[in-house]
Amino acid sequence: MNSRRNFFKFAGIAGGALAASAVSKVALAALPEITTQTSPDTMPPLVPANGRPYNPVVTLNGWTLPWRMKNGVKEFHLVAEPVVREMAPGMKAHLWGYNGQSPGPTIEVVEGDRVRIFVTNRLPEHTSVHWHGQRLPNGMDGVSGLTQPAIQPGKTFVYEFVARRPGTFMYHPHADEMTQMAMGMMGSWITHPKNKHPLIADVDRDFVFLLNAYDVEPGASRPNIMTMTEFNLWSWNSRVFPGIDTLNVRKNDKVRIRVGNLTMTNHPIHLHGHEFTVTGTDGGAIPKTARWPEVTTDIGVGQMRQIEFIADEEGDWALHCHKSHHTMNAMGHSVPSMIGVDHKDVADKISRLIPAYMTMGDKGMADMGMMEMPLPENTLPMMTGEGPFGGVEMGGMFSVLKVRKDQKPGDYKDPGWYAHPKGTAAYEYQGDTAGLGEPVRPATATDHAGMHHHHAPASAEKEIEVQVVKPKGHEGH
Ligand SMILES: [Cu+2]
Repeated sequence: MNSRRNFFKFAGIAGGALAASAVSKVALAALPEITTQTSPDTMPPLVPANGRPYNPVVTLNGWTLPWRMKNGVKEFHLVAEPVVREMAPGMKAHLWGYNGQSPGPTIEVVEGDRVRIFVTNRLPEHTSVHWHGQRLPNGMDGVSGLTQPAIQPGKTFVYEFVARRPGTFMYHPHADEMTQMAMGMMGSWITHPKNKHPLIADVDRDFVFLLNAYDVEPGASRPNIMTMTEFNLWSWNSRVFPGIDTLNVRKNDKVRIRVGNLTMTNHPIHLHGHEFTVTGTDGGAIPKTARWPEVTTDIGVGQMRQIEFIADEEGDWALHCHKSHHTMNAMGHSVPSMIGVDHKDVADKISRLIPAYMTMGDKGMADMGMMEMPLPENTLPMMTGEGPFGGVEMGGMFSVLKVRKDQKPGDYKDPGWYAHPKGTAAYEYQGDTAGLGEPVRPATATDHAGMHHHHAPASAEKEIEVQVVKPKGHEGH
């Protein structure tokens, strides 16, 4: 549940002496109450208690910021501050964020709403908030130095504009961006359509999350902000598998997933078992004639993609970034590929010198998933996660879409693992493999029908003679 605290208690816990003394209590008395969130769990959708109604989104491992109505204006209070984020059970990172978490809370409004956002800075350096993708007066765009002075530590700024365009947006600092985004400062923004919109479908489940990346050395808890390309924790809303909550839906639900990318590289996001349509970007809804089916959509840096599909196939379907290094957690660098190398002899010699030494990956890296390697404190295994059939051997940007027909209406708790109907899961062949015949292998480029190739077998493997059979229709040509 949201942990609501008043400012004075809150400042004592998270604000520190600097913020508590620098922010005027008198001035803050008139501000909307500060709501903070300490749990990294996915909070239930925030059903609007005032203002225009809408179907709220679910922020994966996150929450939506409550607001107050003041003379017809929706008022929010964001607090930029240091936070401790559990990235997965067993690993906490010291990040910067908003209102107790990184990312900050999702802001949900309705097209046409006048919005006033108070931003209080409790960071040790100046900041600003840029409202990515919004139509707004230039002076509300949040680019420090260009459209406003930076918000100094201890100060509160006010942003006010009308949410003119419905869609999926984000917010993040536009001041010392390299540091502040690398430290986790970002959040999602949803503007729901005011009326039925021809290009924005009503959906049963509406998820949102941001792609972010950190460089936290194994054993450390603070990201290295100088990192430009070598990030080692690829996260969704500052969580990594197996810490990312599953996306639970009912069979035949219409599902929308909104994803924004605030890392420094692209992420091809891939869904198993279903085709989806990209229905919108941060530029707005896509005309129906311009949509096409996909199972992977690449999300570039600074982009948002909104995908939709009918979840009509029951099961536990993987949803992940298709860059295989983005579904791994932190590992030591400079590890050469050892696949096919018998390094046992070398390892034995090293082990005499360094007892904790272990060989890595001579049969592939799957060993890493099960390895009981002594890990430094506050570190996640590189490949981990237990499924119903064993190790999932994943990390980073990986979760599961759980589609169930027996999920009760309105109840979206994790249903556990999927029970495959008898005869619908891959199984081990129990017969005699000799009866399966020789596996067919392709001919080499120089082979053609009727000619044998003669080369010395490179190994003890049996040489296989390949006969190319020409299709009947080609005879006589
Ligand atoms: Cu990726």
